[in-house]
Amino acid sequence: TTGLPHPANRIPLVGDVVGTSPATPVQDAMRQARELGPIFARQFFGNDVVFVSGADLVAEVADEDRFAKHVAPSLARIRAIAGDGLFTAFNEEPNWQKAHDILLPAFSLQSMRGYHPAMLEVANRLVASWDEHVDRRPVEVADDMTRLTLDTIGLTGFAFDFESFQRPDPHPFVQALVRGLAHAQAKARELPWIGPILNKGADEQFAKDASFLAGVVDDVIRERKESGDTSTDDMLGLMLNAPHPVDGTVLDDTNIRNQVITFLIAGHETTSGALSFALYYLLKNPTVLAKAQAEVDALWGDQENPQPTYEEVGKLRYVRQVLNEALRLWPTAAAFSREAIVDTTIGGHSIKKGQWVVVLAPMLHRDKVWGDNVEAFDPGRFDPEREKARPVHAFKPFGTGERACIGRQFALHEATLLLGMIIHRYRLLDTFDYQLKIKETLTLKPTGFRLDLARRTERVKPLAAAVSRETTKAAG
Ligand code: FDE
Repeated sequence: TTGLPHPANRIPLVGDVVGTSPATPVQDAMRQARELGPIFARQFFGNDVVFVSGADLVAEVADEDRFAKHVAPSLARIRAIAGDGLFTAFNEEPNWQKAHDILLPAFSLQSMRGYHPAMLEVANRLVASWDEHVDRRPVEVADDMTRLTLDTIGLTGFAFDFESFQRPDPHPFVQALVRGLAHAQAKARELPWIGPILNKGADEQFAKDASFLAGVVDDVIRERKESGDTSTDDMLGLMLNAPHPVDGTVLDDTNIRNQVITFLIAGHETTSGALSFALYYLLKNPTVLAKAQAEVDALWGDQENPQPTYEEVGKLRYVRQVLNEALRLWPTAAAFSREAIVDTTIGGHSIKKGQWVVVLAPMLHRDKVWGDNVEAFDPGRFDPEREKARPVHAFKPFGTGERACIGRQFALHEATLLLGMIIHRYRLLDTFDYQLKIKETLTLKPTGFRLDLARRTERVKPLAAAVSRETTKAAG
């Protein structure tokens, strides 16, 4: 990696620490990419980390013959909570392939159809809660999106009800999870030698949190086993009762616990962030909002309480484009890592086998292949013909290759359903003139994002009706 651009002010032995903060790793790296270009290297105590964000360069690291997923230190730390679950498993761990094969059916279209009623039930919980706010007090968007996504993955995956909308504070499970994840991240940037001594108290809290999480999940698993229910309709059912399609073995109990925790983590933070960003951009882009509202009005018109069907969610094409465009500007899982599995090159720079590379998705999504006005929120970028005109590896909010996100369709169905229901029902009022501020944990989220709600009264009239009224008027 010698010869790659790197930040100025490199400190001997320590490396590139000037001008970056543990609170904003992604936004700092974005700033560095803007200064240093589509590929640069950063050093931390003798270790080199390469960052890539050019579309042509990302296409290279997406090549599965030369690169594979890398479990970077920040991800490896999460193994203390999620072990060899799908997200944190090393490529060579047999449990990755095994669990992947067993769980793939849990994310098929057929399964989405099965999850739809539970997703709708939770969406109705959010609507009931937001109705209480109408004309009265603002909603805290990110908090409520997290309530929604947690309840959704709990119910669809494990028939476990977190009942988040009945709680003023996050469920204790979530509090332990959030603390645990924050700790794992802090550990990844811990100073050698002195760090473990300084962080002793936090380490003890982490151990407590990890065993609390394991305990809750073990209870859920035990209850299911004791109930005698051997169906394979949800994720837990598949994990407990579906033998591997080829070798007939089942997942062991520790691995099942790791998968449940993994799905709870992966299934809620990322999706709630995506929903929050989408609402932020809808709030700030009235023309886009009007177009999206026209789409839902065409389906549900003046219905007081439409209950979208599975098929109708598939028809909300523009709403889905809105989500994609929000994920372009702020992919909530903002960085993923790849590791060279052979000696190779990226953009002509030689990369040794074993060297790892961080793909900085928010900057990839601002590459010139996206045009001149990359900061503009324009869901039209995801019109099918414009999509086709773009290089395939230009959009990576769900990672890449065989270790790409298994939950993609799940997240998109859940989020499209909810966005559709919200924009059909409410006017979004920017009373607080919210200025986007992004909080980084494991994922990205708008922080302090509140808005006021009013009920919509005027719906966009279906085209046919409007036309016939015009003709009647003209005739009369
Ligand atoms: C995965 C994922 C990824 C990749 C990472 C790496 O490479 O490292 C990404 C980028 C993602 N993912 C993203 C996302 C976004 C959103 C919204 C989501 N995601 C959602 C979801 C939901 C669910 C349930 C999920 N998700 C899940 C998941 C899993 C399990 C994984 C792992 C896979 C393998 O096998 O490896 C992921 N995800 Fe996601």
